[in-house]
Amino acid sequence: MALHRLKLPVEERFLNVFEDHPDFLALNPLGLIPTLVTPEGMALIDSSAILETLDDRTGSIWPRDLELRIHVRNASTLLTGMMQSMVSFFQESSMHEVPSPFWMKDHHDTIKRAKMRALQMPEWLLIQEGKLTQAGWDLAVAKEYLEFRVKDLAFSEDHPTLQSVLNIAMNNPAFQESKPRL
Ligand SMILES: N[C@@H](CCC(=O)N[C@@H](CS)C(=O)NCC(=O)O)C(=O)O
Repeated sequence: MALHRLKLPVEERFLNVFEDHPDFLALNPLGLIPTLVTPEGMALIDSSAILETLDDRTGSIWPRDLELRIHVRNASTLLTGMMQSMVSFFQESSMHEVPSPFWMKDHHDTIKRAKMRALQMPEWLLIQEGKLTQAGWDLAVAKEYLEFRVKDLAFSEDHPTLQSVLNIAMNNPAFQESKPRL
């Protein structure tokens, strides 16, 4: 999504991470997506490594103002961590023969706490000069992903800050196209 937002050309390949793909595992031994191969042939193996590299190259991921950058990056860490717990919750509840009630509750509680914190985020953290910050994009994506994976915790849309974030995100084709679907 960040590459699309920055209008950087990218060739996308989709694969099922739960199948065996030796070429992909040679690029990323962690076997995780997203993985970005740069024009120089380097594989960036984590979304945060991708964002940092894009910011190093273009300066357009994190705010230039240092104080704001610290806050936005921390908010982004909370939201991406929340999405990581959604992945863990989904894996525990749907991919084990006998799901562990302990881990399901643990991930569910983490998501609930992170969601409450996300709903307290001030608008300036998420929107700057009419555009979404990286944390704003993360919140919009987290909202969609929560609805997709952990329906009982889905955000309600009547939260004014979340509503403003979604209105901006919805106008971006990259966001529309990246919506999770089966
Ligand atoms: N910290 C990584 C996490 C990526 C991640 O968990 N990706 C999931 C899909 S959303 C995955 O590839 N899972 C495959 C697996 O667990 O084997 C990032 O942000 O890039």
